[in-house]
Amino acid sequence: MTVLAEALKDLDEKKVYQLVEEKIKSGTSPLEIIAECNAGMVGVGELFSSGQYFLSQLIFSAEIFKNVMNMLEPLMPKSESDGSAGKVVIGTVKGDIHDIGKNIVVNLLRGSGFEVIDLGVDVPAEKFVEALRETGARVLGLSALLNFTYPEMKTVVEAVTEAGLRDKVTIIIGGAPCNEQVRQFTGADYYAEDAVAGVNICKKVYS
Ligand code: B12
Repeated sequence: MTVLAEALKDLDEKKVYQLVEEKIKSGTSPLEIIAECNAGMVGVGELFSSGQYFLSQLIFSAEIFKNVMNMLEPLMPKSESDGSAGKVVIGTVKGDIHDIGKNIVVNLLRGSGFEVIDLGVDVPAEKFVEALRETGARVLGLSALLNFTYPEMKTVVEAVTEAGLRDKVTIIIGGAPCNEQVRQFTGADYYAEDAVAGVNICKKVYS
């Protein structure tokens, strides 16, 4: 684990900001900084599941991460595009309120010229279907961080199929529990290991 990841895992707020500041000054890419922080968050999660951290510490880690994202905001890729790269509907599925990772995906997509319809968190299947119908988006991104909410992604895929939209929409899933097995279970087209992989899939769909 890097020093920055370690500092985030330890919830050493000041040290995290100081290290991020130094990395920004030395020209480290924001995506690299995010990846290091991500590793720190996984560490926080492990301490939580082993009972060494409580919910308050989980919340605090999210606060620190959000502040880091604010520091990185001016460095994130910007695009003058009017959304002409394509439309993407995205949201965190019903029962799940984790949105830090999803928000990174949203920022990167917008920075790459996509029009993003961000439905937020705890989104029921019918909302996704409604947004796909209204916007004609050809990509749907689903985020889930909990083992017990990833089956909800399958429910969304089924709802898209029932609405007769399945052959028009590419579905990408993302978030900590996602892997090839989960993709197969849900019936989604792709799973993305990180935000950059997700953006690349969207580019492929609209190319
Ligand atoms: C911060 C955090 C919280 C915060 C969330 C704040 C917020 N606004 O998001 C709070 C405190 C609210 C929270 C609550 C809970 N949490 Co929580 N949380 C975390 C933690 C520590 C970090 C998550 C995070 O933000 N990571 C950083 C981001 C950048 O990473 P990411 O989300 O994975 O996203 C990246 C990729 O996955 C990808 N990606 C993500 N989504 C998508 C979508 C698409 C379309 C694409 C293309 C890509 C993509 O792109 C991102 C950037 O590369 C994780 C630990 C972990 N291992 O992830 C636990 C964790 C997810 N939480 C956990 C638990 C248990 C809970 C609670 C149930 C705790 C409780 N008892 O109440 C609640 C559930 C609330 C709910 N109903 O959703 C467990 C889940 C266990 C499991 N496997 O089911 C974890 C794994 C911790 C653990 N090890 O025990 N949590």
